[in-house]
Amino acid sequence: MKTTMMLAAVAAALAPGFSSADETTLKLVSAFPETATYVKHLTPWMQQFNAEGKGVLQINFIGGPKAIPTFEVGTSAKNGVVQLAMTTGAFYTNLMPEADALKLAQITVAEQRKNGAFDYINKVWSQKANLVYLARMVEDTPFHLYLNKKIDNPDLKGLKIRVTPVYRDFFASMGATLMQTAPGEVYTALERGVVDGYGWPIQGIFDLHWHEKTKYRVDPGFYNAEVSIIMNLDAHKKLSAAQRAYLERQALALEAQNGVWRKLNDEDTKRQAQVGIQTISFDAATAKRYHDQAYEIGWAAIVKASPEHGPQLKKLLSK
Ligand code: 173
Repeated sequence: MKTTMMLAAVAAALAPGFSSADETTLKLVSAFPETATYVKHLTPWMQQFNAEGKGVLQINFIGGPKAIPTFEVGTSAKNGVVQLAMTTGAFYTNLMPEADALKLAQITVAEQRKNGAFDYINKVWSQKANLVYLARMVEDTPFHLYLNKKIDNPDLKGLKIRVTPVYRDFFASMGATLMQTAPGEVYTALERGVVDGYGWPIQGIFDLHWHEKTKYRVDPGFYNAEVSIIMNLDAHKKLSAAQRAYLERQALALEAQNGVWRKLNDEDTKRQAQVGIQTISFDAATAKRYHDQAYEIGWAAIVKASPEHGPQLKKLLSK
């Protein structure tokens, strides 16, 4: 495969009339605030990308939601206002409901590349949203429900919870009142007491100081937080074979770093306890029901919204 791509690159470079591709610069926006660990994780990768990509391909990081609001990043990538975006499916369900299925993956992205899931995702992403799904850069990271009011059971009646599409149907099934916000608005919502809790992965609540306004974390976690790099399809098609090969190599290098999340998650779990965030746990049977219900409801929502691709995504992404 690699050899074929290299040969293709050489062939393209030697082809008559081929103007040896000039260096191309791709604009990248983050749907997460710039203080998020995801951005910190991506920064050294972008530096290396630019150092090794001189004369080939460069990334110009234009910033976070101040540049483009979180829930508009998908549209900007689709329309080519930016060529690259670091985001999560829940932030671009306006383009296609299938985007939110990536949180339900129970196999690694390396396995997704082997079993056809990655190709299938790319087929759907290109057809429905003019996007290339380039690399998944977060794995092994469950979501949790964080609360400021104590619960004894998975019953959220009377509680107002901040959500994104990730958590919407699951928290609604437990009776919660929902309020959708971008990550950048969670602190203010907590500070003003507008919400009694929020959904977020196990890692990252310190990045935006939410720990100052958080009393409890509900265990167990559920799903598999997905943060990925997506690309405008037209911009991808415009790249030379050599540029595409370079991009692919760097995408794989980014995924090769995914082992770091277990460590970061452990660190944040400990730190949450240190700052006094208490854990709410259920008995074993209730915990299992909570976890199973999350997946049942999650997949039911995807399959309902996309009878065409939901069942196949479920088959390819489940264990
Ligand atoms: O904003 C969110 O809670 C959300 O949907 C999400 C998705 C992936 C990683 C972190 C947050």
